[in-house]
Amino acid sequence: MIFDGHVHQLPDIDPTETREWLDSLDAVVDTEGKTRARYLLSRLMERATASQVSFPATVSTPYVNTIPREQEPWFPGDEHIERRIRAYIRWNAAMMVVRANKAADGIGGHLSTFASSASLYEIGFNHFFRGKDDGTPGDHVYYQGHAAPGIYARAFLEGRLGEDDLDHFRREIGRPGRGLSSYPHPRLMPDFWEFPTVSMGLGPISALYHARFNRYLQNRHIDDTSGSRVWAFLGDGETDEPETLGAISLASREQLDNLVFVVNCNLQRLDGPVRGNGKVIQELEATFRGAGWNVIKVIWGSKWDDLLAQDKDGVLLNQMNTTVDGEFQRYAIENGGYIRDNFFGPDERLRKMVADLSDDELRSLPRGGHDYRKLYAAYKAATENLGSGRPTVILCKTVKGWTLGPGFEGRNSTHQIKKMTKDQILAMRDRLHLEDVVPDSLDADHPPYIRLAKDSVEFQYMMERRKALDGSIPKRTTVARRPLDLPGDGPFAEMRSGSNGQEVSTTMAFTRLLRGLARDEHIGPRVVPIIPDEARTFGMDALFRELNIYASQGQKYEPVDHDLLLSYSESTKGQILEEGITEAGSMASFIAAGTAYSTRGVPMVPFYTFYSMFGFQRVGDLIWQAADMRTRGFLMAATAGRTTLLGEGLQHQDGHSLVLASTVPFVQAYDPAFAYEVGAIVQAGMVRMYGGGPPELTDVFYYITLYNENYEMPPMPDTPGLAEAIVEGLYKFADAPAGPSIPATILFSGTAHTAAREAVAELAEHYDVAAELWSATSYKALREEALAAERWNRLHPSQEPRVPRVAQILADSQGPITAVSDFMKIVPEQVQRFVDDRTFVPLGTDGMGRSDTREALRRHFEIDTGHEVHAVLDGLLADGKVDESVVEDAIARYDIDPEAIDPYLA
Ligand SMILES: Cc1ncc(C[n+]2csc(CCOP(=O)(O)OP(=O)(O)O)c2C)c(N)n1
Ligand SMILES: [Mg+2]
Repeated sequence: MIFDGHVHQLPDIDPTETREWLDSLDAVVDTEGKTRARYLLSRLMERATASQVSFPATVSTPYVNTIPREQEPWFPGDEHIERRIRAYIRWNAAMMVVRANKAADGIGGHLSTFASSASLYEIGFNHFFRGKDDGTPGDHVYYQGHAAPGIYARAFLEGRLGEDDLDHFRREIGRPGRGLSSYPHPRLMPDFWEFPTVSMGLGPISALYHARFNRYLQNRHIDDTSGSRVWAFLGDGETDEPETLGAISLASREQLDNLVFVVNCNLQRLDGPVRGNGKVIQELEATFRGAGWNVIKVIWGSKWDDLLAQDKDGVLLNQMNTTVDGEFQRYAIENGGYIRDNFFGPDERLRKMVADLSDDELRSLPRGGHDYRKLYAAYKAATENLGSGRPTVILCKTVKGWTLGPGFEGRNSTHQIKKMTKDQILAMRDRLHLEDVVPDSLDADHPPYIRLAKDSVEFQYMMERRKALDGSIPKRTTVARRPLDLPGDGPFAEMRSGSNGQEVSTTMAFTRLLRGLARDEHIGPRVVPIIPDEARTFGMDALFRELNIYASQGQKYEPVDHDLLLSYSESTKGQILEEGITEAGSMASFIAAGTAYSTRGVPMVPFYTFYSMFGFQRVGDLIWQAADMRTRGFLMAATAGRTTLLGEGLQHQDGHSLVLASTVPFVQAYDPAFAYEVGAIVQAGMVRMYGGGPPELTDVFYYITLYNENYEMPPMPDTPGLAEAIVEGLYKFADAPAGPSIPATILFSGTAHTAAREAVAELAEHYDVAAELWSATSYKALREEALAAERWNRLHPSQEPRVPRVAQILADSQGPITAVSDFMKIVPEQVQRFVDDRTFVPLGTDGMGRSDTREALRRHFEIDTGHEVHAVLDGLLADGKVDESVVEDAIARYDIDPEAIDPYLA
């Protein structure tokens, strides 16, 4: 249906009838007003929908609850007991933060986020969230990071945490595995938290792709995920992050009715209102509805229902619709008189409506997000939405800091307040009606936690509810429900055999390996190739036909290239996650797949292959999150290198992702030169991550560069221990040529081996230098081992010092060391300090890239053969093995311009 002005292009088959309808509308507007006209139109649209007259849905609805009072379901719980439990949890959460900041000033923590969302969680805990104690994976719940105190407080009340645990909130050091982390961090609390959420936006996008990955597992018959719903709790301020909303259309496209977003619309973020001059709930409604979501607004508490029922002429609705969030925030902190004068006051009809209500009653007209029954109705509707194909978002209007008292509620500064005075503590106690359990005489520096006796009604109730829902959560487990066998050696043997004279790239070799693994009888189905619209760039399009692209709807069309061998083949059982142009989404898929060993007990092996420049630099925070979440898998950084990727220029040529990789613990970063190195690293990675072992070893992921330069892949020499040496990070690739007399050592990584090998020949021919060649596959690994040795030595001064492996390995080499790669000099410099008895000359691609040929780029960045010869001689000059004239000779021989501008500045 076309509207918005285009309707005139549609044929009018009965102009008289059209005229009558339009005249009727005009008459209503003239006599009854616009509100009535709007009402009638809404009713017509409702009727049209009921009669299957397709009409585009409007993107926004009036500022009222989506579920009217008369459609609210029966609330099956005991509201009184649940309110009591909620009050205890609210109390303990707040006291935990207060005590933490008393014990350690400035330690932080948040009071007001959870205070606004306590009911949002409690309704879930008591009635909806499924646990894992029945042996199923249960629901996957992403808690809002800043609400962590409330989640701890519930775990305490359930007896899962003790008082000493709460007193170690944000005091993790010295109690390994037992401190309470500031926010949800599986890395720090691996038995408790499952999903890191505190970097705004990453929780929602991860949850969304997680829901999609569950469907992928289901459609591919790998795991029955139908019993698991993904719940993601997020802040309204958080929705400004591109990651939060950027992928929501995927959820509706993929019909993820297993996904529920709950947005805590307290109208505030850290500094102030989210939309002071507008209405964030309306804005979000429009965005989500436009994207095809099922939107449930929970704006008003039950007491408003009576007022709305009296609103015959729509004045209240109009006032609700036109009041901006900045004003609503103000109403949250003002007294009843102010509300009467300003919200209800201007219109006589409105004022009359509340004439019977006292100021106190006016003040306590609650928002929907604090109304348990309204929330229950919304959550129930969301769960019953399964089968509709539409994901659900529940927009809950709350007050930031609710129940904390006047100093907190709705204040712009509330997000940051961490302390309470005794008066404030007592006021909160009274507000929560906890006078019977918390005495007046409390010590404000050490306010008591409320603990429940095991035989108390509340405890029994709470535990019974959790039992009915399969146990307490959050809980992270790693029990393999469907274990994974390691792959056979076949695919790796192929990597070891070399390319037999053919010139190929490491990317092509990897594609072969991936295909081999996907065909492997043991792990084949568990391999998850993930690609963000770059398969053709990497020559991986060959896999489309063979493995098929996952498409929940199958392929409803015959692809344009159907008659080609490499046609674009989509299927419900497709294995490849072709994500389109979203590195953030692809990373979220990588995380979902790489944590399935824990979230579902089904180990999966993701290989996310991407444009190396758009990895760490673009989605570094998601990579950090992956490390937090103990993700396992392989990040394959294709088109790596600042000169190997020719032509593409400054925005594409990656010469620094390995520097960024060095900043993330648990990332195993490699820069292999040959297919057999790629094979050895992946094979070892499979064993390490999926072969069993302690979590500190297994919970890692790999970052492996892949290049697009073709050359012959040598077969793997059968030197004993070579595979281990490749994994360790450095091995001797070739002895120095026999004949020349001056020894030198060249370390190369990746594609830099070509120039390094040529340099060896040139040095031998012209300068009597015998250079041996070493392949440095991982400076990060070498550095980390060396740092550990250095630390051990520092802490054990009386014991035999350990020698870093890199120093041990290079002890077998001779002469000055020149280290070259297609990355910045700082990459090999990672080990320089540990071989400081040797002259060390790093060569690399510092500076921004540019478009040109490989030859020109390598000359520009001073890593080509001539520069390498020159650098080796310079090292020998420093060692006193040659004199200046020799270096000058090389400058002249290789046409090096000493006055050329430094590529770092060019
Ligand atoms: C990426 C990122 N940027 C900034 C922050 C700092 N920060 C923490 S909470 C917060 C405000 C959150 O507001 P909202 O999402 O509305 O949550 P609320 O506490 O109001 O429920 C900010 C800016 C962060 N955690 N992550
Ligand atoms: Mg907020």
